[in-house]
Amino acid sequence: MRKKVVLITGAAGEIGHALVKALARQSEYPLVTLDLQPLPEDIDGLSTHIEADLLDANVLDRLVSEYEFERIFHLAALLSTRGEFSPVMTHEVNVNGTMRLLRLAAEQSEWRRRPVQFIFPSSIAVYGLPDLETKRQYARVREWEWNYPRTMYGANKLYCELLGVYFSQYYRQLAAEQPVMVDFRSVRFPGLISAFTIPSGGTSDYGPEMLHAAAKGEPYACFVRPDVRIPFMAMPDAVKALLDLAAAPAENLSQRVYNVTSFSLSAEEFRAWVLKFFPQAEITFEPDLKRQAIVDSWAADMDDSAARRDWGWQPDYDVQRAFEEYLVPNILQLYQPA
Ligand code: AKB
Repeated sequence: MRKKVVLITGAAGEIGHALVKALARQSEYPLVTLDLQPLPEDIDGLSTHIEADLLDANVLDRLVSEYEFERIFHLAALLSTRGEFSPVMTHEVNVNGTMRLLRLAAEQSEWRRRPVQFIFPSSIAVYGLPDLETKRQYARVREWEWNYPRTMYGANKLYCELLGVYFSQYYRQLAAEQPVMVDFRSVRFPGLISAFTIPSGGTSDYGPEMLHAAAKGEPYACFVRPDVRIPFMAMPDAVKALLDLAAAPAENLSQRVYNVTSFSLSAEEFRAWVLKFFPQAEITFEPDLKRQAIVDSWAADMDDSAARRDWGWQPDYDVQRAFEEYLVPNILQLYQPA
């Protein structure tokens, strides 16, 4: 008899770290985590952790033989900056990894005659606005607008959204009598900011990097222009979005991919918020034209009205509350001398 569990891939990453903590408090089912890395100390022991590569077929065979997946949070991915240094490997991890898991979810859905729920974090990186004038005109993009990503990561996320829709509506549409489909649901995140972890490999990283450097008393040179604007979200809201979407009644969902966002800031405004709490911080601007061009192609804000309408999405943290109640108090504690 297979044991019913919730699977979290990429569990040692930034979102995984916060999600595992939250799920350990509230999940109906035990957690199984999968990552190439060991789990950080503070979440170690909250799950059965498998330190392995998602692309290793033996690993997935072992998972299938032992577990029945009620729900899968597929977080494992290589991000937008990292992806440009090794695009082929990034495609392998981001697309082939997702495809393998979707097939596994589809097989288990058929076998148990009940859909496996598949929760997939997508990203603002699926957008690609051609120039700053268009970015100004389409200030709050809707889900279907400007889906012309200019990074491997963005292209992978967009394609995997489509794969997810395919697996939840059309997979084996001509071959099987009454296929039971995967219940695929996805949120497109803006740049995320955690008080506990520093991102690596992304292009929205300048926001959280600025803040963590200030808290550590280190100088920081921001790699985009002061006027570059994108939306951000505090990590607890990212976890809330994943859990709320997972809990939403299927009949309320009019689409499978939803924008979610919280507050939009220019890099200069981000700096001003950091200086409000760390007035001594040394934050300068030294744009890296290539990374900046990627952020310029992302929308200044996202329209998340469909998520608000269909499943009651609302962030708990606006920018003020994010800094005052979540980021600053926790970061101060994190870097407090022992
Ligand atoms: C990245 O910068 O690649 C990510 C993202 C916006 O999805 N943080």
